[in-house]
Amino acid sequence: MKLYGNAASPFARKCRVIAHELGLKLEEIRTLPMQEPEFRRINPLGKIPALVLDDGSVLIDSPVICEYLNHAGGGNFFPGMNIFKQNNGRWKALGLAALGDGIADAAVAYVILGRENPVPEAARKRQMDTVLAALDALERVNFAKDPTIGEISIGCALGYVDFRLPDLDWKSSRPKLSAWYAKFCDYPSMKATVPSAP
Ligand SMILES: N[C@@H](CCC(=O)N[C@@H](CS)C(=O)NCC(=O)O)C(=O)O
Repeated sequence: MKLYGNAASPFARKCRVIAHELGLKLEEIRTLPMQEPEFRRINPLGKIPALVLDDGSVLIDSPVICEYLNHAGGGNFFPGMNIFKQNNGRWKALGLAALGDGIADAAVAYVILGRENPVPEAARKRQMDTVLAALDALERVNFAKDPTIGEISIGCALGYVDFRLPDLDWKSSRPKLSAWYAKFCDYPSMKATVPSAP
């Protein structure tokens, strides 16, 4: 399997964390989507990550790719349904995953808008407001002991915030979230995928 991504992308990192956890071998293809128009032949949306399976079929969008990798590796990061008990943790996991992806979306947009000239301040502020409101919401969350796709998505989003926005002091006013995140960063899969220049 080939994963098109790069070392800075929080979305590609989720896939790399799951592959690492499940011992799946990924051939990683470093991709800079904004500078590589030909990448649209693999993902017409022009976004990383994209996963190319051994039979040549392509999966796009990190939630889809993560669920595929979880399935392929026999993982338990996507809690299932149970006919006797409706909520087996699935909706909490998927809800948290959506929140994590939303933080990453807004943080990525904030960083990209900051490269424009002139910087569109109002649009950029809206992205930052999203990041901060979502971090406030996370301070009230009780995270699962055994990580799900929710915890992985949040961990990768926070990693991106720390990598690209090191001056944003989100930790001092959110002690519960920052303590959880510090522990989560100890997973070998998180250590092996710390973001770096793309
Ligand atoms: N919903 C997508 C978001 C992926 C995404 O936004 N990736 C960024 C890099 S971190 C990208 O490829 N941006 C290029 C572009 O938007 O043109 C996912 O979860 O895979």
